[in-house]
Amino acid sequence: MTTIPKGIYGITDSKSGKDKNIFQYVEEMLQGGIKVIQYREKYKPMGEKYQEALKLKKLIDKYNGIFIINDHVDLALLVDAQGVHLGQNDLPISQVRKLLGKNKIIGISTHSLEEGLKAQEDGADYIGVGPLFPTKTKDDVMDPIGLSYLEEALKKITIPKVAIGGIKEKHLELLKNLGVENLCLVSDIVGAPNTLEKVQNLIKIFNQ
Ligand code: TZP
Ligand code: MG
Repeated sequence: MTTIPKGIYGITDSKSGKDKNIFQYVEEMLQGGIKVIQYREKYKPMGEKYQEALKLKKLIDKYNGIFIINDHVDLALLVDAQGVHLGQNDLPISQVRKLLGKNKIIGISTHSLEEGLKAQEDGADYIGVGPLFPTKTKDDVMDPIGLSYLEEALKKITIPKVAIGGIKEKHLELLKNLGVENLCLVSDIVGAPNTLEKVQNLIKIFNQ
């Protein structure tokens, strides 16, 4: 089984990035110390996603990072990404595993302890836990679930649990104290004026 290292999990997002260049800000995320990058570009044509993902894979390889593709198992295979991130309404983990094999990473978003335990049983390598707080980054996002599922998941689920949704720098202390080891901030990182400084600062806070 392969899985993700502890720390901050990065996700691309053109909405938060505005006029930032995706290759530039992903490189700054990697330079700052982020080890996992998820390619999540909901509104680009598939051909463009393929070209961008191919280039990002080369860049992420240079930093020995882990590249995860949101939604598209075919794209993950074509660019030889390390894994895929699924939603609750995507293809079942068991079937995706048949396509990707045991050495690739399969992550899935979960919103309740029931979903989290099922994901673990189905063979997920990690779960997303959220949205913890209100967020505008995800268009079809559900209401925040708060912290109780996260706290239960930290006790009862053994695979890595990536806290996500509305997380800002100010929440790091609280999440760290709860025992969170993996967390994802999208707009706080991709929307920051200086990505590199932002990531360095977040990692410093999270590690101290
Ligand atoms: N899945 C659940 S919430 C979310 C995703 C992709 C968006 C998180 O973005 P932000 O900007 O950190 O709230
Ligand atoms: Mg999805």
